[in-house]
Amino acid sequence: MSILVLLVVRSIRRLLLLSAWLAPLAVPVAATQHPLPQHHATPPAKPNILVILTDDQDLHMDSLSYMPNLQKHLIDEGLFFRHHYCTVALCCPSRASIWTGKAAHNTNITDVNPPHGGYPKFVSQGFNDNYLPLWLQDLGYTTYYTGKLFNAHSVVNYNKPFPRGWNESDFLLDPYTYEYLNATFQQNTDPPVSHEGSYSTDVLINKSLAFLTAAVSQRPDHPFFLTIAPTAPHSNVHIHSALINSTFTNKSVTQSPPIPAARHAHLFENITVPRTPHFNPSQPQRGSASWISNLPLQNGTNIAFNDHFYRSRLRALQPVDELIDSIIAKLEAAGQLENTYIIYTTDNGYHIGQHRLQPGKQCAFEEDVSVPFIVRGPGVPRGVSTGGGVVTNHVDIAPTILRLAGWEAGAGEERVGMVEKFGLDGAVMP
Ligand SMILES: [Ca+2]
Repeated sequence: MSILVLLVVRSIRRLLLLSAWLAPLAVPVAATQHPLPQHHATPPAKPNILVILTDDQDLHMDSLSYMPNLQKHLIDEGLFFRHHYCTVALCCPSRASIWTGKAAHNTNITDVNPPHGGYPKFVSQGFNDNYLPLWLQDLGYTTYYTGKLFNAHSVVNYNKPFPRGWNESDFLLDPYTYEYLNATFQQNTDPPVSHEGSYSTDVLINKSLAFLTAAVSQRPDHPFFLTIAPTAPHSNVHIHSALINSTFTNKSVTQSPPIPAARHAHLFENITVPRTPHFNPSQPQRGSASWISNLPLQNGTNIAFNDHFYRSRLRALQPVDELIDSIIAKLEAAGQLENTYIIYTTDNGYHIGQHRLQPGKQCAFEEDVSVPFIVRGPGVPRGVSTGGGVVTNHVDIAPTILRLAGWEAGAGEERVGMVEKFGLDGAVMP
């Protein structure tokens, strides 16, 4: 299908489905043309928006199948976008696209570290003064963030400047972001705190649930926007501290499979990477680029290690799955579950053995660019998956959240619209 046809199909699908999903938010045209004074009227309560953003989670190796709470609370109770794509299959460019609504060629953030990427590049491009959390604050939202914001957001530059747009924040900082047993967090404007010896994802969960408690306590006056961004299931990475400010190379880091929490270390002993047709093919795919077609067939030792790597990822995701259950319980107890959109996604996909590749990302293969995206909340169909006619992208997330948050054109802005006002490359998801 050509891009043009795809876009036309996508637009038609949007028109058809938009009214269904966003029906509770729609404003009748007649009511806006001749407004009457309604000083005593209570405006409709805005919904809360909660985003869970994992790191490097695959869609095509069935990681979601090993998350029963995600299945029960999000997939069975929400809408599963089966054809959702990241802009670039790499952490920082992808996250920049999520929070700005712009594709990488318009953020010019194309790498994970300076000079072409990382938190310093996000700041120097001006986005710290112009991105989603600031827009949401303008719409009356109290905003919270826990976990990894951007690569190269570090113990050195965390306050140069502080990330804007968050009423409360508790960031994972480099060079410890990916050390499951040696994380450093940095709350609001406080100095960084080392949590060496504690399990990083559990520390993050406690911080996330504390923010959620604070957030729901502010209802009904203030809706909240909360993002929880765990490291899982990213590999465990030791960044050599002496190299943090130097030019990034493979020698700067030591990578190993993610480390599970002790309570999950025994799980999935007999589980292996799904042996799909692309897994370690006996013949390279016809027409492959030379660097792919020249990859050697993986031997048994290699495959066994990669299966271990895969199991380690599934184990590392278990605290995230537990977190989903805790979030649902807390929202329900606060009477906010039916007034909260919960979005579950990741920055980029992942491959292990497909096309003979070693564990990694950064490719344009479906395994790397097609990622999980699930949403539940007011007006969202329950237990529904989209078909092939609905193709969405990370640059669609910001406009979709703006719409859910009730953004409307102000006086004189009607001709401009949301896309032009915020410089968005995406559109509201159907
Ligand atoms: Ca990532």
